[in-house]
Amino acid sequence: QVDKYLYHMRLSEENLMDVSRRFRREMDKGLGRDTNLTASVKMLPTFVRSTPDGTESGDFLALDLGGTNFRILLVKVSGNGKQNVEMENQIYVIPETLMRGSGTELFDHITECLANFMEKMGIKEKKLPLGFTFSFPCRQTKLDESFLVSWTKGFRAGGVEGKDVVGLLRKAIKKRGDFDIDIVAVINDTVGTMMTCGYDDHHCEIGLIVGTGTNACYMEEMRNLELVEGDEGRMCVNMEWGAFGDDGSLEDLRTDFDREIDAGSLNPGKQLCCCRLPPPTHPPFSASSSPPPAPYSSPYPPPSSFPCSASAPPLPPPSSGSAPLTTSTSSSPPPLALCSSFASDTTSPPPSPTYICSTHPPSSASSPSSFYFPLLLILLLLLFFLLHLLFARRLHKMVRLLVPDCDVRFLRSEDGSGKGAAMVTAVAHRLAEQHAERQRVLDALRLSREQLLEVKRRMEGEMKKGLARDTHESATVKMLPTYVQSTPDGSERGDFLALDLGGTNFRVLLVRVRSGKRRSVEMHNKIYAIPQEMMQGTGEELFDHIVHCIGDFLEYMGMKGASLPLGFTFSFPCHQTRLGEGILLKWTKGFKATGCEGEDVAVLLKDAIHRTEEFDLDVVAVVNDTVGTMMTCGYEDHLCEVGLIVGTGTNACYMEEMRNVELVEGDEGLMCVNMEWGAFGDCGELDDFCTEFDRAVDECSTNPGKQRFEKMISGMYLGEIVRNVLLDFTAKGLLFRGKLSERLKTRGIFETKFLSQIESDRLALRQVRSILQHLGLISSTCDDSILVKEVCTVVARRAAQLCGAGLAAVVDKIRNNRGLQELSITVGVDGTLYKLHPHFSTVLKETLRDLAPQCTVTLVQSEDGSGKGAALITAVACRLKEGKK
Ligand code: 0WK
Ligand code: BGC
Repeated sequence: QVDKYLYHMRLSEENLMDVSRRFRREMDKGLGRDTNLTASVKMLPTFVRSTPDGTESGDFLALDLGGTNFRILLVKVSGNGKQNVEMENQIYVIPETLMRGSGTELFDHITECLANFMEKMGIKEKKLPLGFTFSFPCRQTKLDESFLVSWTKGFRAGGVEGKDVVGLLRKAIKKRGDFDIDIVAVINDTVGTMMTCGYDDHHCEIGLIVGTGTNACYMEEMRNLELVEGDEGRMCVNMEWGAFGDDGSLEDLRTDFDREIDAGSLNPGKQLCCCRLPPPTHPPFSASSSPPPAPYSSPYPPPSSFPCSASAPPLPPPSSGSAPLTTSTSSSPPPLALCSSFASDTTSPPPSPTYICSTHPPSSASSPSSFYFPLLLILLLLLFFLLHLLFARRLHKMVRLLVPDCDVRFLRSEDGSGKGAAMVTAVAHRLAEQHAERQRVLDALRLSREQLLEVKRRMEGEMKKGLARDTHESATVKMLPTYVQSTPDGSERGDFLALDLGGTNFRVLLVRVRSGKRRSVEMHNKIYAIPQEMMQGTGEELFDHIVHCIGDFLEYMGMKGASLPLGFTFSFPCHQTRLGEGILLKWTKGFKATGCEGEDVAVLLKDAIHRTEEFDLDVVAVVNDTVGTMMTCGYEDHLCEVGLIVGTGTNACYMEEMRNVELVEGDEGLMCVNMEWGAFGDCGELDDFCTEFDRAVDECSTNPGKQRFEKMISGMYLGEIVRNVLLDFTAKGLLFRGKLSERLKTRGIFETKFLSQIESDRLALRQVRSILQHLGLISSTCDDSILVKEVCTVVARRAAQLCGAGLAAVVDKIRNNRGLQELSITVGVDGTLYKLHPHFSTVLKETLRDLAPQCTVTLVQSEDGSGKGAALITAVACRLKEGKK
């Protein structure tokens, strides 16, 4: 007879698997932006994204409303890794009349209890941060704003559903006016429980409540949470799984008993998944009860969760004493700690074992004689404990059975979710403080429009000084004449050799120029390495190496012994008195070869060629890479009158009116000026924009005090600026939990290419992680990755803006030169940073539009490099020389 009754409550493994599949579908619906509204399991974002890292400290208040007891807690957290938490708490009654009265009365009562508690604790004068555990389904928009969706568990207070419960609490406190607190967070009890256990076990990523009600939460990947913007990191999701089945998806498994309990509940048809167990206040099998906990190991509960207890009379929830299901060996993933807070936590006496004597909870109902009652109590407690144990065992067994490849550990919360609420508040407090400190540091790297306009103004000033004969010497932006005065007219033709030295790669090129109808430029090139020891050895060795590469290239091209005109792209500041000469003023970009500064590099090259006696070349032109780039792009676009390099180094050139180039005789026409803007700031013009990180990078560079503008923009230095910011943040405990890795202390380890990768695609975070692992920061967290990305973004953005301010000064100079209201002009651009960084060009264009609104600037990326430009300049020079004959 009994079996007939219980038969429908027994579920097979297939049933349970099927329930789990149905459940997983509901979870996916809940996570989906378009399907959330119709999903029964609402998967509510909680805005809890971080877990305690042991640096939290301070006193925090916590309210815990919605379980068997309303509790107010004062939680003292001591940081600095000591991880000590002291708690004082007081339980207050929420009379049923208030549970079902008006919301105002309910919140007034809550604040009354709070005032009473703070009085007792002697903290009424303090404005402490507070975490509010409000264990009902809420739609949250941020950590401290949460709108009640619907009451459950017998609560029905009017005027609360649809309202922000933090607003209601703040209002009630304001109304009293005798104390003030800072409500930092409102959380669900499952979240509080996960946090409580997460404080001791960082693998704890799921919270489970099986008490008056039941629910679970877990840390979900942001990319799966469509209701919240952002793809990076994780956020805790309050599943509100109590409503599973409210759409009828459990109809085939529900029994008449379930339907009877539901029919008698305060919210028939709602929270059906909870209807398996009678609440303490109801006779067995009456409505609105909470189901036994669903054991699970993955974020997706296994099917057995609901009726698994059906095989025996309703069982109490698991005890945290349960041993971990399987000990995790290093090969298996770390055990997933699943915290279950069962209504009973050790701090307060276990709730009366409601199941058995639910008709009359022993504590309050009758006053049994002094002999029998304690015996009955012990028997009840024993039974209660046994039921706990049985429930826990069945739960764990189910988890093992249904998801055998997950290693799940159950952690029973001893301190209730109040501690968790305080932890969330402490973490939010820490994050807020850390965020403020990080933003304070990063703000120094953020430039306002006014500051950028000031950079532009100062650049214009230095440009004028560089052009003028009297002030040229003292100018930092040298505005070097290049003797490139004309552009190709299409009649150029012939084979030309070109060298391209000074960027990431040393290139030797053969450029075949055809004129007339077949007007075209054909190129062959080969890349050669310039070893560090050559860059910093003797000039003779360096130029012998260059000539060796030329010889190898000519052989490779089958042109051994050929004698061709050569264009030499030499991307360093050179003083020129004619096209075929280049007196090196100073090395930059890590080059330091001796015996070169002050020398004519064309001569150094010829000397080296003569030393080989293998071939001879006519060094016709020495050009800067900016000039070569302008010429390369100018071959296709005649509006191209500016060249820009943002690579290892940075620089720009443009066609200046001869009348303004006071270092060169003549006023007619134009001449290309190599600005060498990298040195802008070398006389302190940028000191008020330089940060401690810029100064650190400069001091450790091969040319301290030099190339200051370049060191805030170009690829050789951006990675180092980021590394120094990360070192500073780590030293302040704002990153990597303050743990510094030896590798991160290594200069040059954070390559600038990482900035481009980190900002490259949607999967940036995983890429950040792998880069951080490469840097020896194995245990970096999601938050760390997000922060590293933010630092990269800020540093790269500043570089692009500074570059934009410089370029705005150039194009406005040309516009003013020509007395134009509007100027349309093209800029030829090259350089690895500009080409590879996903946002650099966009920010540069934005800044340019903003700071030089009367100029329409087209930025054309050079595909052929400046070697082609050098060859074209050589071709023009040869044509002009021919023409003179
Ligand atoms: C490619 C040009 C070369 C220039 C380089 C700059 O052909 O002349 O020096 O770009 O970019 P980097 O290689 O330094 O990133
Ligand atoms: C050099 C310039 C060059 C720029 C880009 C700077 O360090 O001084 O001559 O144009 O780098 O390569």
